[in-house]
Amino acid sequence: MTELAAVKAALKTQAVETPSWAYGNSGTRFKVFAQAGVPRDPFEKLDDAAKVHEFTGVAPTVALHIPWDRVDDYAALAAHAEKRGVRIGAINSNTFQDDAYKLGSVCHPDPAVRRKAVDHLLECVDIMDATGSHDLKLWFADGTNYPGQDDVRSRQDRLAEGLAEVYERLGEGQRMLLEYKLFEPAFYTTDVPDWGTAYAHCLKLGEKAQVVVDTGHHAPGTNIEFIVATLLREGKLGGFDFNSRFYADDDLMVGAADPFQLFRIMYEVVRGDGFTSDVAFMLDQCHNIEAKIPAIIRSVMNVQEATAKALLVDGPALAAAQAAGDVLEANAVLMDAYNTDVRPLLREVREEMGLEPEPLKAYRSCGWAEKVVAERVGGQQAGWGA
Ligand code: AOS
Ligand code: ZN
Ligand code: ZN
Repeated sequence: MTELAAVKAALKTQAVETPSWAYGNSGTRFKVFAQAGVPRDPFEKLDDAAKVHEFTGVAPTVALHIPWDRVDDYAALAAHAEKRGVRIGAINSNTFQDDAYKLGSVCHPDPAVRRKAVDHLLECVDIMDATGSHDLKLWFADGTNYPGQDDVRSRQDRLAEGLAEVYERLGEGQRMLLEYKLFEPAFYTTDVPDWGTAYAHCLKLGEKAQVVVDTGHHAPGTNIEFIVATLLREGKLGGFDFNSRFYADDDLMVGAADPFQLFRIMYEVVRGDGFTSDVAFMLDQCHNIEAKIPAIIRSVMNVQEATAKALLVDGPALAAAQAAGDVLEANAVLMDAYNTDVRPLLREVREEMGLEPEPLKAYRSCGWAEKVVAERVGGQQAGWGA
């Protein structure tokens, strides 16, 4: 295979998971702007996700969030997905939207609240069984607002205990993906604030526990690609929650704020054989003011473009420059790849996959947006603030 053929082959097998909540109405704590034609239930979210896959060819799975996507029959939901040409991806738990969780969920000082939270996580594993999902994605809003509010060490013990119970329940081929977040909604301590804490818990739990890197969950200036490289070296990178941030957890479209950072991350993925391992490339975004399906298509394309550039890095030339201590040349090799216009290459890749070369154009002329605006009245809110 020529080098370019190998790059194209890798791009064709790429899989970006889209989140069900990105298809629903969302906003900030100030205002949720309703859009016409948004899905009214999880089945319709899958219909929209199927459109993203139809036009990009690389978005075959959809992450669910429980309870936002609660249905009576999960097998029927999975069958519906399959009928539309997609599959159910990670099951995202919710241990933050119940009054009981004011002081935390799995880290709460009251064992009854911890029981409720762990029971919810176990229910999520049942849903994985019913839908064929492989991944349980855990993000905990747990933390404290004031020094002395609770014992930080005891909270870690409670977290470990809760995680261990859920870990034991995982079946063959199922994983637990633990996400960290620097701050918010708690502001003094967060119980899983960084990759080190997530890594330490995952290491103790075992092979089925891995870390999720949400690109919006770090302090400004954090070198995220270094974290990615480290977790990949340790076999502990479970996946990404991709999005863009200008300030904090903005959840804007991936690749919009800092496409160079996305390229650097994808380069470390390529370098660490992340494509051949089990890394889940998920989006975790909300589209508050822009049209949702086109924004998700754009996001998938942004990931593809960063990936294509990362795949185009001339490895031998880079290694030679690095070995020679040629700082400028090494940097130039990397920048050459980043500065390549990969859009023609991606158009070719899509044509070879039997797709339209311009996904956004193709979507806009397919009539789906007009159809759902006419048919769907009273679209569902994504979940936050519901
Ligand atoms: C929260 O800040 C995290 O990014 C979560 O991954 C996610 O947004 C939420 O759990 C949606 O399911
Ligand atoms: Zn996330
Ligand atoms: Zn987040």
